This record gives sequence, C-alpha cells and structure tokens, in this order.
Amino acid sequence: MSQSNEWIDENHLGVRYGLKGKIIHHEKSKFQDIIIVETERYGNALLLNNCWMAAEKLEKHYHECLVHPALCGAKEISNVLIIGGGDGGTARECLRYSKVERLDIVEIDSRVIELAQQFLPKIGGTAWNDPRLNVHIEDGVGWVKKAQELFYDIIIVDGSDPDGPAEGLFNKSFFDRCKHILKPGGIFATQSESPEAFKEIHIETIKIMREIFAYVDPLYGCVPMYPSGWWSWTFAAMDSPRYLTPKSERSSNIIDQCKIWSPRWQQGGFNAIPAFIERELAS
Ligand code: SPD
Repeated sequence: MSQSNEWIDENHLGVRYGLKGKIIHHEKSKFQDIIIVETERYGNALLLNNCWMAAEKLEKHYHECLVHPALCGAKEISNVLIIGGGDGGTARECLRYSKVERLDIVEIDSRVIELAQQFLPKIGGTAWNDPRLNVHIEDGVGWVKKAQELFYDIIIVDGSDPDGPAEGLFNKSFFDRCKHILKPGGIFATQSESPEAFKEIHIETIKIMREIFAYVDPLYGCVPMYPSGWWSWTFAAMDSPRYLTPKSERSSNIIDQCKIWSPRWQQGGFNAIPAFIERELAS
C-alpha cells in the first residue's frame, strides 16, 4: 500500500490501484495488517495486508457473483458454510434465501469482523443478527478437516489473496476435504483471483479444482477496485454443472434487489472465459 496526496493505492506487479480517501483506522491483528479508509467515491473500504477487500458502495460487484450461482443452482441449500467472509457481505447475500436454515461462517481473524461491524456495517447488514448465522473464529482449513462428511449443501470460500492467512484455501488437500463434506447435489464456490493480475494463481486454482471435482467452471466479472478490475469466481460440483442453471423459483425472489447478478448476467459471465485462459486450461 502507498499513500500520497490523499490517494491510497494497492501496488501489484508495478501497477497502482488507488482510491482517493483518508485512513481512519490502522492496526496489526494477530494475523494481518488491517486498514480502513474513508474513500471519496465508494464509502468506507477495507484493506488486508495492503490489498483492497471491500468497499461499502462497491461490494455487490463481488458478493452477488460469488453467492448466487451457487445458491440458485444447488439441489438443496439448507446448510451453508462460508470460509472467510469476515466483512459479512457473503453471509448477507446467502441469508436472503429463506430455504437457508443454518449458515456457519468460519473467519480466522475476529478483528476483521469487529472492524467491519464498526466501520462498514452496511455490508453485513442484518446478517449479523440473523439467528441462522453461527460465527466461528477459527482457521477454515482446520474447520473442514473436522467437519462431518456430507454435511453442507454449499461451501463458499471468500478469502483474501493466497499469500497471507488465506494461503491454505487454494490447495488440493483443502479442495479434497471440501468435496467430502459437501452433500450430493451440493456446490463449492471460491473467489479465484484475476485472470490478468493473478493469472498463474487463477489458472492453477482451476486446474487443481479439476483434479478434485467432476465439474468446475470459472465465471468472469468486474470488481473495479481490485487489481486489473477483472475478477473471477469458480464453481464446482460432483453430479452435474448445476451452478450453470439458476432455479427460477429461487432467482425470482433474489433478482430485484441485485445490482449486478441476474440469470442473464451469469450466463454471459460463464461464457466470458478469455481465449488465453481457455487455451492454457486445455494444455
Ligand atoms: N485481491 C482481493 C481479493 C479479495 C477477495 N475477497 C474479498 C473479501 C470480500 N468479502
């Protein structure tokens, strides 16, 4: 992160991704460096280890795309697990479905949740008080190791980039364990970085997931404050690519309040795989 003339920048591979604003909170938690910025355009924003995570007025570009292909596509959605997601945006989108009975959120850093509740309360909104939500301050890797087999209908990984506390959420043994705790008809979803700014991690993540799950497809969209602005989420299932086809009885209740996601947007996003990524995945 660099700071000059009220500009706060994430620096990545010689490119700056900046927002105009001022730092209103800065601390080092047990796990990472945490900064809250009051930005001119997007409201309060969160940086973890100097990387942009979420901003009050831009978070829907990310959270809707991570959640709705999974929640609209799975056979059942009673039991949902979120690994990471400490700002509450992923939980908020999941809890819009009345069929979700239990939502476990497993976040390693309690300070992320506390600071999100204090400085970015609109992102989690009413999710934090929803009786279906169970917050566990634990390591997600340990959680999936001890979770009961065939327990979750949905597993969503909403972590940061894989060079901090989220490192263990991108490897084969983690994905394999997730497969085992997923029910038949279930869907696994993860943020899978930028095909431009994090090309190698993006390709590697999809390739490893394809060694574990029977069906795996990346979805492409835009999160303007992240490196390159071009982002991806990858979905996986065992019985069919059911994340490709939203169930209309679920999507019809969700769509009116979505800013980005719709069944039509989703269809385009799955088809928008860039040619260079498609070639490299085939090699
Ligand atoms: N480089 C940014 C990656 C961020 C992915 N997770 C964001 C958390 C939002 N809930």
